[in-house]
Order: sequence, then structure tokens, then C-alpha cells
Amino acid sequence: MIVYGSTISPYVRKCMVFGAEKGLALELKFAGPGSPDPEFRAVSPFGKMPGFRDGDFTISDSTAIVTYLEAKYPEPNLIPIEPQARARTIWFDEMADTLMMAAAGVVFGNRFVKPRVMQLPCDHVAADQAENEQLPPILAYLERTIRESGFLVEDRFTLADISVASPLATLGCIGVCVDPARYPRTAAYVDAIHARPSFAEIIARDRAQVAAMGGGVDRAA
Ligand SMILES: N[C@@H](CCC(=O)N[C@@H](CS)C(=O)NCC(=O)O)C(=O)O
Repeated sequence: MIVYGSTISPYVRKCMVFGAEKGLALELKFAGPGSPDPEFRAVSPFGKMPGFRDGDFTISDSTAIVTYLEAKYPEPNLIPIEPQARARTIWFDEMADTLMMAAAGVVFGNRFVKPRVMQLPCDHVAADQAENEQLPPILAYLERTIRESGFLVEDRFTLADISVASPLATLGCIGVCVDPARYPRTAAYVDAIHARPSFAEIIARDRAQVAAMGGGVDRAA
């Protein structure tokens, strides 16, 4: 099975971590966002990463991919069966993919993708606004929602934890971290989820790659 993209993308990382937690050997094939490569376009018609192939079957969108993997490889269970837990898991996945990514994408896009990948100027105002105004309500929500057990749903590790921790891993690559003084529970949660072998290996590679490309740009640069 092949996942197309780069794990610097939270959506691609989500799929690779999900596969690793299931013990699956997913091959990661690099594809840049919007790449015209026909092999990539065959699996992702609109050029968004991740794309996915399993033999003749192709699909794109991280949630569609993990839904396929969960159905085909049900153990260990990562998308709960019990109705309320399942709905909450999908809520956190959706929240990460939309609300969190709306903020994280603007920060990472302006401080890394534009200056380091596209050779374009950063919009510091937009990045600062996303970091200082869009992210805090999400972190405050997590702070009051993460359970005593250290997980989001069913007091065990699920897709909800993968999805929520993944955008924060991308931000961590450019030094944007959860402030433990302001959000102690969330900071500890993110550290613990990122320390799982499934995340840790990928994050180490992502950080090295971002650093090799010059790292994040801040206003002082
Ligand atoms: N909902 C999609 C979002 C995928 C997505 O937007 N990926 C970004 C990279 S983080 C991308 O490929 N952007 C390129 C583009 O929009 O052309 C998913 O969950 O996979």
C-alpha cells in the first residue's frame, strides 16, 4: 500500500501514524502539493496530499484513507465502534482537519512553505493573527476536553489523538509549541502522543527536513 505526499503535511502524517499503529507497512512516496505527476494525479485527482493506492484501489483524503484502513484492518481498533465514542472520534478528526488546520496552515504556510519552498514573502500579520487569535480558543478547548486518562476518547488511544496531535507536530517543526504554563494538560498530552514510536520516528524526520530547508522564518529574520 502506498501513501503519496510528505509527512510534513498533517494529513499525510495522520495516515502514516495510523498505519504504523496498526502495524502496517505503508510505503510513503513523495509527491508535492498540486504535483502534476500522473501517478499522483491518478490517486488524487485534485492534487491534494495524501493520495493512496492499494493495488487497483485508489482514494485521496486522509479521513477516507484511514476509514479504508480501519475497515480492512480492524485490529487494533482506532475508530471506536460504540456510537457516541465513534461520533466524538470523528468530531475530533474533523475539528483537526478544518478548525486546527485553518490556523496551523496559515502559520506554517507563511513561516515555512512560502519563504522556504515557494520563495515568496511571508505574511507575518496573518501568521501572527492565526497563532495569537485562532489557535488559543482551540487549545483552551483541548485543555478542558482531554480526559484524565490522557486521551480524547474512550480513555485509550484512537484516531482522535492522531488527528489532533498531527497539526501540532507540524507547528513544532518551526518552533511553535503549546505553552505549558498556559495549557499544562494539553502540553503534556501533546508530548505524550508525540512520544509514541509511531509519531516520534516521523516527527524526527520531518524536523530534520524542515531544518535542512532553513527552518521557520520569524518576524525578526
Ligand atoms: N481534506 C484533505 C486535505 C488535504 C490537503 O489540503 N492537503 C494539502 C497539504 S497539507 C494539499 O495538498 N494542498 C495542496 C493544494 O491545495 O493544492 C485531507 O484530509 O486529506
